Amino acid sequence: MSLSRIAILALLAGCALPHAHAATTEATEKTPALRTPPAAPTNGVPLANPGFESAQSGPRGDPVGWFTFQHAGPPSYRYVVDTDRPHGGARSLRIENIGPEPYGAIAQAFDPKPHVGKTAKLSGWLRTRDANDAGAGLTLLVLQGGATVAYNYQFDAPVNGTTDWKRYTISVVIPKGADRLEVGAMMRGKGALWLDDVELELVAP
Ligand SMILES: [Ca+2]
Repeated sequence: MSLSRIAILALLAGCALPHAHAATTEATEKTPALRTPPAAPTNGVPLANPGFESAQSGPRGDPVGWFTFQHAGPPSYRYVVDTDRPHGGARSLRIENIGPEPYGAIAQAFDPKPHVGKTAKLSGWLRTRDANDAGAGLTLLVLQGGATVAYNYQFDAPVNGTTDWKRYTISVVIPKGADRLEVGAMMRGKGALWLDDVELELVAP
């Protein structure tokens, strides 16, 4: 593992979650109430615009249904609805590093309260270009009162280098007291990530 990669992982471990929280708190204030997934034992949860096929933008210029955020500092990631080689349909989402900050991400948020104890299982198709630092991955973040209580950022198997479309799946158990679930993907360091055809399931134990 290179020194720069260690430094980025250390930054993510120490700083990423509070900053991510600050950014998403801001997003919460500007977006409608959290959607509540139906309380069936095991089921897929409909995501908004899961394949980035909408040509419209949301209130902050993000893809409809999603919010974007990055590590504090100068704008370092660009979020583009891209028609070049989507996985499905006519478009995918590209997160592209353009500056010094260590991560840029996209997510959408749900109310997990009826689903405590279940496993949130997130799948999505990713491809990358020159993701040579800490790489890219899907993200699951669970909050309680704004504090992180569980997460899976695909740190155990990040997508590195230049890769073609592949489906990835990560999961996290929703702990008691959780009041916000964020699902999405993150580009860490230099390079570009494409995301398409995202699926979320809440699986009973
Ligand atoms: Ca698509």
